[in-house]
Amino acid sequence: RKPTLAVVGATGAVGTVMLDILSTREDVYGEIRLIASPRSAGKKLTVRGEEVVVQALAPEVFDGVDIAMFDVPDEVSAQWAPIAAERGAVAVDNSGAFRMDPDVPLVVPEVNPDAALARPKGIISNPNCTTLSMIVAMGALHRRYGLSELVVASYQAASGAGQEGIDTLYSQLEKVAGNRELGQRAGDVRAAVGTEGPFPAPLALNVVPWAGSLKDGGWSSEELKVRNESRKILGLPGLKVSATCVRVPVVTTHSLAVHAVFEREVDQAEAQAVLASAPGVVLSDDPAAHEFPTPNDVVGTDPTWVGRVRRSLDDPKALDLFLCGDNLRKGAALNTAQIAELVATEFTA
Ligand code: 11C
Repeated sequence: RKPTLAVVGATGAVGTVMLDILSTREDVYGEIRLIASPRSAGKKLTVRGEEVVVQALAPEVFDGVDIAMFDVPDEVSAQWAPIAAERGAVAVDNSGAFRMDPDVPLVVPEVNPDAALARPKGIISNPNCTTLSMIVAMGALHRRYGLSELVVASYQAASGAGQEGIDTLYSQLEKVAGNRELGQRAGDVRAAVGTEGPFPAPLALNVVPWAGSLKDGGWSSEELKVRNESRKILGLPGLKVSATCVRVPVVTTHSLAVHAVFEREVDQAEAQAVLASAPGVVLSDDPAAHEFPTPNDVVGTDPTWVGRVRRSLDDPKALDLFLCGDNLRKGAALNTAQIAELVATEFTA
């Protein structure tokens, strides 16, 4: 039989992309219920070409649900994913609430699909969008060369901070547009755009070396997520990972510059071939022809795009590369949808 699906957080930035994904991928579901906060209840949204009325989050909405996707803040997932699981649904959670719980698998279908089978709490976690924007490509290289260390710098889009992030960037861009005086004196952009929004410094005409909350030693929560989640997904608890997470004035699509060290010697052409043939990865790597991934060319697409693949000049076991992935699609909604499809096969098999 076709499983019943609930989408919790259907009206948010990720939820909106999820409805598009559910409307365009192979339809494996019976009923689809759309759930959101009481504020959004009663709204009509279109999924699979049909209007569906959004229901308010309540325990009863999970009755009869087989798979419940959560695209909501951590505290909402922490409270409600266990309620959905208690009522019989498999919860696929896109928040950070359960990712490092040893009884909750953290799944990327191209890398560790079998992990989804062992879910003692009835919950499966979806990784952070920054981890997801590189992990499919890194998983393919790990299978070939054995990964031992990652040094990562991210270039993260505003939509990683949700609809508020998108709105803030557009509003700041409107405030600076056309003013050719800005960007030449310290603090002038800050004075022009004000302090509203989720970013701790202006994002227009700027880059901001911060995402998430402050943790011990000056690390950001986002940087620790990249480290901890990469280790768990790849099954490498001792993997060395250093990340510096930076927000850039891009609406959607995270980019990462990665220095990856392996156990075995690497070869540039072979690594490019590994990436070109990896499911979910597109190689775009011809700098002479100005071919490399950029967020603006990648946004709205499903794969991880990789370019600038180079063997390190100083370490024959290391590669340097640049990756882009749509943080709302593979970074969030698409990976959640892929996990849910894996679970759905258990109902239809
Ligand atoms: C950002 N990656 O770009 C974050 C947003 O753990 O799911 C997602 C936070 C998370 O701000």
